[in-house]
Amino acid sequence: MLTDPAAIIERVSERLSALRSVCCMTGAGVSAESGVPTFRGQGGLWQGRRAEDVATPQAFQRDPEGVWEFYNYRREKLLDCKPNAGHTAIADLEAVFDDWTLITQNVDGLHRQAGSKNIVELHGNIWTTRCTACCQEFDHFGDKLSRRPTCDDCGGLLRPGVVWFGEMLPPDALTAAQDAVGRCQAILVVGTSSVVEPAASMAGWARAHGALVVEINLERTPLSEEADECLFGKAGEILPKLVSALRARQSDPPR
Ligand code: BJW
Ligand code: ZN
Repeated sequence: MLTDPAAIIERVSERLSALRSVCCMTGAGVSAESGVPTFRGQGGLWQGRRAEDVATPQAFQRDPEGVWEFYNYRREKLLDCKPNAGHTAIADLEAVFDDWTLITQNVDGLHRQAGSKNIVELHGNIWTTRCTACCQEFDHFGDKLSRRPTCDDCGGLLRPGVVWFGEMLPPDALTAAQDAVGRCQAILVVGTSSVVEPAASMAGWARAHGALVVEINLERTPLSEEADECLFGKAGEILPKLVSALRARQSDPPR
């Protein structure tokens, strides 16, 4: 079994180049190289903070201003962040495969900024809001919001357009993700700790019907054990190499 990263990239590109339907599941690690903090681990957002204090409907009910402070802080920081080489490579992969779906747990919108088109945002988007009274959704990209933003239509309290623990995922997004995972021949799982459900189970669903599972992460995760291939390192370094290897195979098909 090859363990040299360059050799693994070659082997993965060879296996992927024969396929037409491929999915990618991304997590916070993809945006880490853009300066967006991850959730868990060193320097993570949850460090010194209980997720239940900021990322649950109960926390919002208890202290909406405290929760908005957390989200407004993150929105402001995000304005300085740009897509990195990992985001760009993922956008490039869309042109490599006939049927490509990007499923992201990230709420930062950086995949779209990098040029990805077929994106499923499983956990919502931090730039959107939803009225807690009339349920209308609003796009507030780049806007500075108050500590208690309200709906222009009905005056109700707005909440961040993200999915908190204990909440259902947006039904359309969940269905689109399930469909893509159900028909894919391979899934690339990039920069996620693979602990938050239902996203964490999706690679397993793909594997159950025979899809190739490729994990790209700085370190081992609960998925590593069942992945067919693991590439350990930075997404922003590995993915561009994978794209180059795939392009080389496209322009130089085997005789
Ligand atoms: C790099 C790198 C580099 C770094 N290159 N790699 C079944 C069993 C048990 C519990 C449940 C279950 N089903 C549902 C639950 C409950 C819950 C859950 O999963 N809990 C677990 C923690 C146990 N799930 C839910 O509540 C979900 N809803 C749901 O299932 O509804 C139905 C239901 C409800 C209730 C009960 C049962 C069913 C909703 C989940 C919503 C998650 N929301 C958050 C916050 C979003 C808003 C915000 O941003 O504030 O989403 S939590 C947070 O975690 C965020 C992320 O999207 C998510 C995943 O994190 P991610 O992306 O994996 O980041 P990290 O930080 O964990 O990992 C980063 C990784 O990158 C690391 O591995 C690094 O090594 C790596 N890395 N730099 C490559 N450069
Ligand atoms: Zn309203």
